[in-house]
Amino acid sequence: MGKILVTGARGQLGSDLVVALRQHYGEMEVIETGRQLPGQVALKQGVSKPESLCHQHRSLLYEVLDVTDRPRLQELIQTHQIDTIYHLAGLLSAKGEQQPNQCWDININGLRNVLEAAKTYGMKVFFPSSIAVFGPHSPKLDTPQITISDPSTMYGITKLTGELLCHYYAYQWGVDVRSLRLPGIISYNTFLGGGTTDFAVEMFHAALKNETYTCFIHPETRLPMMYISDAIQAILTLMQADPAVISIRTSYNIAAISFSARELVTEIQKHLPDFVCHYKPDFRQAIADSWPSVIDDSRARADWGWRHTYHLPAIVEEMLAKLSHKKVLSFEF
Ligand code: VAH
Repeated sequence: MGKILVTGARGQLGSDLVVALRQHYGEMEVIETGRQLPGQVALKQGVSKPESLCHQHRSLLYEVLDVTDRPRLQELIQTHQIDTIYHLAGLLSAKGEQQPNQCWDININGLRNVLEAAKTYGMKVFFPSSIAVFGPHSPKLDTPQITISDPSTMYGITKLTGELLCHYYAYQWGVDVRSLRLPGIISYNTFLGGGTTDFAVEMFHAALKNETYTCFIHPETRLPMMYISDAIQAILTLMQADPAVISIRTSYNIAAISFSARELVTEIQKHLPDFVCHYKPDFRQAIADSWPSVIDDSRARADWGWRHTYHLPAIVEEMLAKLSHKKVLSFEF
């Protein structure tokens, strides 16, 4: 059994996925990678005590990698005997609209490097797609697995293109690449990364600091969302499934709950009655408006037994409890 390499390992998904992978496969079996050393990221974002960079253990398990650097990726695969890549590195929707060329370069060329390596070295790959592959003409409610996908953001275009690349490498070259169209993810462990759904995390930080929050999305815009624990469980279940049950090699629709900013505020106020939220939609409203409200994920549930666990009350309860005991800075992207 080879080792696992995670790109974008310090992002919102990666930070929790690495912990789960190490618990499942072993502490020394998972190599984290990122464009900067962890301490450099921490210092840049004002965290007072960056992790120790001198710790021998950490230096064995963390490597600097820009996913657009194909030779560097190949070097790490050979050095660490990698047989599985969880490829999380990429720009999210809001940042991608502000830096569209960088978004295309990292999201597409990074994925192509990973898929080429998977073909060369016979590796298994996880690719996170997104509901952002859907667009203004996609059905808003119960969005089917196969339907019109006309994304209106560079991020969505890179995710749709990425799905087609995954399908091509799977059927043309036999690469075992698997993918999920993730909704907005709610988590407490890391910094935010320039997503349109970041409001659903920022709100908790503001509420716990007794600050009034100004939400950049309209109060009634309902979006598909998922708690980090469900997302991690979905990724692990998909990757451990028998290849014979995987009938979708673009990317599986996957869903948990859908809610509006106003519904989230109301649920938070059950715990923090004084919490106040104002609404001032910005450029991210147009992104949110192009996305579906409710996703049909019946194929994932039928093929490999996907089931979500967390509904909104449990998410709010757990987020407030976890964040009350942890200081995580969000940062301007
Ligand atoms: C974003 N969190 O907001 C991501 C996700 C569906 C949203 O793709 O860009």
